[in-house]
Amino acid sequence: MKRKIKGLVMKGQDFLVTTHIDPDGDAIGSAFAFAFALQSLGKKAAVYLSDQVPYRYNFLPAPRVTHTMPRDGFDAVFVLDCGSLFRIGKGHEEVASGKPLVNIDHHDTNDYFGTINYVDNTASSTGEILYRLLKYLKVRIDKNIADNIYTAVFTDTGSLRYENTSLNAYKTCEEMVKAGANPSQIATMVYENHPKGRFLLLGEVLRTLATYNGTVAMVHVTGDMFEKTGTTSEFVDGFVEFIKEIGGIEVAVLMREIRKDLYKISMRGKGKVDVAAVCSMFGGGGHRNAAGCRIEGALEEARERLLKALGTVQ
Ligand SMILES: [Mn+2]
Repeated sequence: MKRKIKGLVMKGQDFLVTTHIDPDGDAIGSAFAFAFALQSLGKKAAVYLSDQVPYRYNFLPAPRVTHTMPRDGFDAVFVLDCGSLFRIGKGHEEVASGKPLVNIDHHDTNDYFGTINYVDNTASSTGEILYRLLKYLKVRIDKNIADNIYTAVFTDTGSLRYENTSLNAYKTCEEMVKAGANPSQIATMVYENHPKGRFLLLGEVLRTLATYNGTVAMVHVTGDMFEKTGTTSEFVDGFVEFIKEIGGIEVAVLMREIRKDLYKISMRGKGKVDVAAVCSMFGGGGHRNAAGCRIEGALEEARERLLKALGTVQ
């Protein structure tokens, strides 16, 4: 796979790099790092994002980012940290338009949508896979790349705490620190740089906390709560991990109202329950301990369906 990717990179001149909607640290960090890496090889590269860069990743060194899907003018598309092509968001139908499409990812539920698929579900993060690839491509890791890859691995492992925190995750971080990434500065920017509104929203959301059988914790967030606190969907990032901290809880669920009768579900596990399997019952996916899906229906109805799928209906 790496050899095929190398061939493509060497042959082409101009590349598009993209990732998933509601981008997290692994998505942004991997996409930015790869664009910088391509540039260091003398290529042109731009990053396409359907959404804005979340405020907490604004500190990252960024290549050229566009929010309008370029129609033409590039030789291949690299899709990073994305299990299915539709998750690119706006423009996913025409993204490749016959050009080589390279899928680089670590999701268990990846559906191999690329013409080249470099998928490793044993990797902690796409950032870790990318570091492996950049070494193979003999890219020199400068500070721009190091900050981005460090952030990718660090955030996708929950600050090197989750089950996916492997030796390779640590080794990747080590190499990034050697190349100039500053762990305390990155941790401060990602975790201690929130606007006050995030905590006003957290207060609203925690009021909805309910537990089931002592093993499932659920909260929800509505459009009204965002409005009341002057926040947007990116402010809920981390809330589901927060309620997972309750002792005895095996599955934490956040239900976010996208519009009336449509909920985005974020699910986190501690190892016993395969939450990707539960989310795939609703057309979603992810990893064993972190997954998501969408459910249509009123709040109560959506919650009942989730609890039934989790086997905890009382
Ligand atoms: Mn990831």
